[in-house]
This record gives sequence, C-alpha cells and structure tokens, in this order.
Amino acid sequence: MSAYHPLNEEEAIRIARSIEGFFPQEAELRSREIGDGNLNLVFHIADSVGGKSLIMKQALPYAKVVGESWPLTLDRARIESEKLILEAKLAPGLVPTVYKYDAELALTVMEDLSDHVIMRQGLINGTRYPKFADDISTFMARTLFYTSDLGMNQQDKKNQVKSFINPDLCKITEDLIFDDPYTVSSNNSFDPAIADAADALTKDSALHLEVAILREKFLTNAQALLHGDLHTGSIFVTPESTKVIDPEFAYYGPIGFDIGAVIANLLLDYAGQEHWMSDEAMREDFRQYLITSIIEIWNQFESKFRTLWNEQGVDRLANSAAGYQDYYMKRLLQDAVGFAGCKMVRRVVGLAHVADIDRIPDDATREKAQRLALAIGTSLIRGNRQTQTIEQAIDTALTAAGK
Ligand code: SR1
Ligand code: MG
Repeated sequence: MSAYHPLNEEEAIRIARSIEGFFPQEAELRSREIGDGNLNLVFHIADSVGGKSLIMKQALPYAKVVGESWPLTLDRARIESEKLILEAKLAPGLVPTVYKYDAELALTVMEDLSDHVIMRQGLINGTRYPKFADDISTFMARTLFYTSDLGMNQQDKKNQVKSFINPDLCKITEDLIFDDPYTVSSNNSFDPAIADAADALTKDSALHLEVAILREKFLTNAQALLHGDLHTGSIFVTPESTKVIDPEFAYYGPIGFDIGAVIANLLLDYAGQEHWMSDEAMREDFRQYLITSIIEIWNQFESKFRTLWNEQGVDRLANSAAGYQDYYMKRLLQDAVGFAGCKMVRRVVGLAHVADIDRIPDDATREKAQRLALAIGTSLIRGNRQTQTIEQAIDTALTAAGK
C-alpha cells in the first residue's frame, strides 16, 4: 500500500526534524502551509529559536485550483526535484538547493527563499531588478544549451527525454494555452466586459493558423529540457539575486517556449501597470524599463547561447554548416515571440490569470489592461514567423496595441 497522503503541519514538522544535520535538537519548529499556487501544498518550516528554515513542497494527486475532478500524476514531484538538481549543476546559484526528495510522499524539501520576493509581486510594486536580465539569460542559455542536441551527448539526451516525459502537465499546457482560448471552453474564464474580445479569438482563422503551428512545435519539438512554466510567479528575486523555482512542467520541448514565458509575463505586467503605477510619467518610465529588460534578455540569451555553441558544441555538422547557427537562432526568436503571445492571451481569457491584471480593483482600468494585453499578445502571435529582431517584434506589437 502506498504511504502517500497529503501532509498536515505536524507531520511536516516531524519530517523536517528527520533531515539529518539541518535543525539542531533544541529547535522549536513552526509550520505554515503557504501554497498559493494552482497545484501543490507548500509548507514553510522555521526554527523560532535558531532562525533556520526550509520549504517542503508536496504534490497533490489533483489540480488544487480545480479540485479532485482534475487528477494529476504525483510523478511531477520527481520531475521537479530531478530538474532542480540538474539546473543547480548547469546554472549554479540560480535555483534553490534541494535537501531531500521523498518519492512515496511526492515531497521535495528545499532551501527557503523568504529573503527574496516573487517577481510578479515585485514588479506589481514597481521594483526594478538590475541583475535579472543577466541572470535569467544565463539560466536559460545554460539549461537549454546543455540539454539540447547541440550541447550534450545525443544518445544520453534520448534517455533524458524518456525520464522527463510529462504527459499530464503537458496536457494542461496544450489545453489551457494552445486550445481553450480559441474556442468556447468551460475552462475559460474572463470578465463579461471583454466577452466581445474573447469571442473574436474563437473566430480569427489567421490567428488559429499561427497557434496551430506553435501548438505543433510544443507537441513535437524535443529541442531541449524546458522549465516549462517560466512565468514571474516561478521566479524569486531581489535586486541582487534571481532564483528560478517550480519546474514541475519540465519536459523536452521547443526552446522558445521558456523564453516566450519570460517575455509574456513582463508584457503582462506592462499591461497591468495601467493601474499599479498611477503617475503617468512614472508608469511610462517603468514600462520602458520592462521593454528594455525584454530586449536585454533576448540579446544576452542569444549571445550566451551562441558562445556556448561555438566553444562547446557537440554536433559536427551543426557546428560547421555555414548559416546553420543563424538559421537556428532566428527560429528560436520567432518561436519565443509566438509563444509569448500565446502565453499572454491565455492569462486574460483562459483558466489561470495573473495578479498583475486580475487584481486591478477598478473595472474600467482592468478592462483597459486586459484589452491591451490581448492586443499585444495577438499581435505577437500574428507576427511571429516574420520576426527578424526582438526590437522590431516588440515595437510592432506595441504599435498595434496603440502604444
Ligand atoms: C491547472 S494549472 C494552471 C496553470 O498554473 C501553472 O502555473 C501553469 O501555468 C498552468 O497552466
Ligand atoms: Mg508553478
């Protein structure tokens, strides 16, 4: 019989005590369930005497945001802990340390990052993160290059693909990002004020063609081991530090999907700033900071990925075929732009939204932000295959959205 059951706070404390060498014997442990995500239980366990603390994340056998009617594999806890351990090797300092993984309880015990803030909240508060573009571009360049056919033994890669097959979590993305927003689905959720815009998404055949092409890439293009859900709620930050968390959606997919997630979430915050930054000059200045960050993230990612390829590429033909690297990098940019658009659209009309926009209290301002996000997102989707530079892609999308 499986020992799996959702933990209560006392059990979480007992497990924390059993982690050898972490808490001293005299520790007075307190536990709080702090999970505010869509899927899991998260316990914060701290010693009120010595001050040490850790995080325990336990997968539930269903999607918490929906309930038991949406079963989900517990194997995602294994995927998450293995991916975190791999990321720590490939991108040291940019992920929390894993202290323990318990397969039976689907439990990962890891470093507490309470001295950081969730980036989504930081951006909502108008905070700037000067190291972010450098850190996240390093994280993506290294985790994606070293798990791709360009940067690792290609036979080992096939085995790695096997151990990161993640059908339940991929299905969430396939439905919520690449299907539901473009049809009438019971998963969708949007304010009645934008019903016309949501309806238009279901009838736009040019848009459907682009989404179908991007969906095919998500379904079939096993380019590298992705984080798979790299939004600003999966990133802890301070002005000096970046830590990427929550890789339970990891699987072998198209590299542009991770890059697009970061771009999309900065643009969603751009739209939400309609409310959060009430002074117009300050708002436009902060928006410019977000756009500059996106451009820096792509440019630094591209340069770091190319350097890794030039110095450590393992594929003879990919290394030597004239024009191949440029062709490959252009495709990554175009994919990133298209995926960014899809990720924006789903956060306005689909099942799971973002606080940057959803928490805007005034109906008219929220509607304005939602329409702005939809206009930017759909323009990125429409233009993805024509993209030549990141500057041009963002400029075209903002112009189309009236900015
Ligand atoms: C049912 S899960 C909804 C969303 O939460 C996660 O963070 C993913 O983005 C997923 O699509
Ligand atoms: Mg998550």
